[in-house]
Amino acid sequence: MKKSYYLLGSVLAVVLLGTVLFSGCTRSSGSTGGSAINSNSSQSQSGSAAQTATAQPSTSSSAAKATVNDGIQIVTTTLDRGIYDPIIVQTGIPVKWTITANDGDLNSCNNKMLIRSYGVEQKLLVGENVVEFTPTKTGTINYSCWMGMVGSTITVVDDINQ
Ligand SMILES: [Cu+2]
Repeated sequence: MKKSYYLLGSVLAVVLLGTVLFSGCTRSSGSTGGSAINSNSSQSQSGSAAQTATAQPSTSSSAAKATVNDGIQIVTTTLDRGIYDPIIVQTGIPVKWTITANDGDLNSCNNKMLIRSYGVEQKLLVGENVVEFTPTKTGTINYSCWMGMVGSTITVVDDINQ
């Protein structure tokens, strides 16, 4: 008798865990779903998050392009729940990529991104997160969340101004 309770308990735990992880990774799973994750109603706003207020419409097809300035290239994106933005950078110039994460758009899925080709493991927090690496050859690099479920691309070109 006791044994079956243990079994039931562990089955429930697995199902619950799976649900939490999976719902974090799906694109727009009905907004009422994630009550387990966001039990925060009174968190202070991080100051700089408001600067980039709705600058870009969410056209996931158009990649954010870097701007070269004083030997570095700057690119800026805003994190969404289930989408990572594609970016375009130039080879041979250090990239300074600022990812703005707003409170509520971070979850257990997208809160850490990996650019495996460049050994980047970036924890994402509310506010501005700066990712730095220097692309060394042209082509397309994949990057993803730590689970490999949400993914996108970094296109490396010869000349960003072309
Ligand atoms: Cu994920």
